[in-house]
Amino acid sequence: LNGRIDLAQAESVAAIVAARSTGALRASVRQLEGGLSERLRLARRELVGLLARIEATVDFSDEDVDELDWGSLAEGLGRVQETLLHLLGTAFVGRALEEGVWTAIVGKPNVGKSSLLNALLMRERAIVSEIPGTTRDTIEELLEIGGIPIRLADTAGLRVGGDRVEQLGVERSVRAMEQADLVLAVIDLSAPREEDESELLGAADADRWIIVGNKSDLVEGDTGGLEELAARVHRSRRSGESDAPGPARQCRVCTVSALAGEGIDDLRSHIQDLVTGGPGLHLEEPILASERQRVLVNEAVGSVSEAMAGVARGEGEELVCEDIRMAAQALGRITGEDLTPDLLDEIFTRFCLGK
Ligand SMILES: Nc1nc2c(ncn2[C@@H]2O[C@H](COP(=O)(O)OP(=O)(O)OP(=O)(O)O)[C@@H](O)[C@H]2O)c(=O)[nH]1
Ligand SMILES: [Mg+2]
Repeated sequence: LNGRIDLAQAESVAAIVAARSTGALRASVRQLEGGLSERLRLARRELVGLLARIEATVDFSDEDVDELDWGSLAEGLGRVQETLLHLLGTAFVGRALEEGVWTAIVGKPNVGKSSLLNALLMRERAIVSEIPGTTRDTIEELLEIGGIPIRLADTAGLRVGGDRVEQLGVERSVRAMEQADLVLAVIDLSAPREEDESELLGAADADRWIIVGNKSDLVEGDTGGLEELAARVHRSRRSGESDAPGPARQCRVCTVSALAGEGIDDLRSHIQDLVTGGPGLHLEEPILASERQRVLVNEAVGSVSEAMAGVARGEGEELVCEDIRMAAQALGRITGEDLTPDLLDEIFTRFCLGK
């Protein structure tokens, strides 16, 4: 664009400065190169083209212009929608890169939560001791897994009783657990399974929990019914009411020894899988990196849906046009382009009117 950068690219400059991880940095550099802008411009151009086609049949219906082909209009809208929904699918990763993934390590006292934090950080950050109730306040650290910034919080062990300070710590743990994007629920494999553990896992959500069986070095392969425990966590809370059965999805399970550092790499890949939704981050692909972009693409998706519904219902051209125009405007605002000039261009060059 006249050798200048557009708004989305300008935004990426700020993101490069603020990048919290190599992944965020790579994604921002890609955006500066214009990958996202290009994709948005293509989608917007397609919308403007559709708009031009409709408007031509409306405005110049007395002249020699073909009848509007509603079928191909619906097809075009469908294509744009697919592109936009694909972009919207990157919103979670974009947010994770921008803000980090809030991750809480929870579990009963003495199961090795602080040891796990240290093992993941590869340094002795939190105090570890054989005395239950060692961690009383939440400790937060930033680490990076597969290019994604992870904000890891070690919490006070969950138990009733204890003194007032410990109870305040427990309250924070519960809050951290509820608000976290990701929960690492730690269980001591060498201790007998207990009732309050099932209670903890009763709150589990297979979409964002990983059950971590720790102290594997003490049990030599005997996972003490861990899989059985996990199998009971079927529910996916995001996808419906907490009482509804939801799709049967087993919670991820991982056995580690925080002390010996065994299984930690495995846990890392579980975390990466869960955050990126499986196949890993494709940071070479354009992603929606800022909240502004996510909101505007979401708006565009809404307007395109409206337009598609309008076409399906056989609504008038005017209403469909209005929805398409709104979608194009939302996309234009991401890159900072204005709608009117090239809309007119489209109409006059494609239909050779007004000569
Ligand atoms: N054998 C063995 N011991 C471990 C392992 N992980 C932790 N421990 C020991 O378990 C005890 C408790 O570890 P912490 O990491 O302090 O446990 P915590 O869950 O943070 O405990 P609180 O802060 O009291 O809730 C310590 O004595 C650790 O050395 C492990 O993988 N294997
Ligand atoms: Mg601790």
